[in-house]
Amino acid sequence: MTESTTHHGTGPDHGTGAVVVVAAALLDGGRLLAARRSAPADLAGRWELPGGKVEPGERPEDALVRELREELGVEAVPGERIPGEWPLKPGYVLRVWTARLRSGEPRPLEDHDELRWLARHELDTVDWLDQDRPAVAEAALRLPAA
Ligand code: 9L3
Ligand code: MG
Repeated sequence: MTESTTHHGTGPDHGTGAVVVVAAALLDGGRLLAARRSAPADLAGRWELPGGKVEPGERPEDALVRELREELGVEAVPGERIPGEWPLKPGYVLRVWTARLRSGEPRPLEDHDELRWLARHELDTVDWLDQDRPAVAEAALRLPAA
C-alpha cells in the first residue's frame, strides 16, 4: 500500500503525527492563482494557495479537488505533488500539488475576499503567508519566465 491509501485525513499522519492541509498551485494560461484570506483574523489579508484540511478517510488529491470546488466554485484536476512539506500552526503541515482547471472560473466563495492570477514576474506583488512561500517559489519554476 502507498502512503496516500494508508493515511486517513485528520488522523495522525503516519510519518509525523501532523494533520495534513493540502493546497493547490492552480496554473492556467501561464499564471498562478493567489487567494487572499478573509479569516481567521491573524491570517486575513495574507495571500495563499487555496486549499484546506484533509478529512478522515479522504485521499489528499480528493481533498484538493473538494476544497477548490467549495472555495472557488471550480472543477480542478490535480497534477504533480510539489516536493516538500511545510509546518503550519502546531500539529498541521502543508502539502502542495499543482492543479489545472477543468471547468469554471474561480470566484472567492468561501474564506477568501480576492483572487488574482499572477504571472511569474508578479508573484512577489502580494503578501504571501510565510508558510506558502517555499511552495510558491517551486510553483514559479512551472510558469513561463516571460
Ligand atoms: N494554511 C496555510 N496555507 C495554505 C492553506 C490552504 C492553509 N495554503 C493554513 C491556514 C490554517 C490551516 O492551514 O491555519 C487550515 O487551513 P484552512 O482549512 O483554514 O484553509
Ligand atoms: Mg481553506
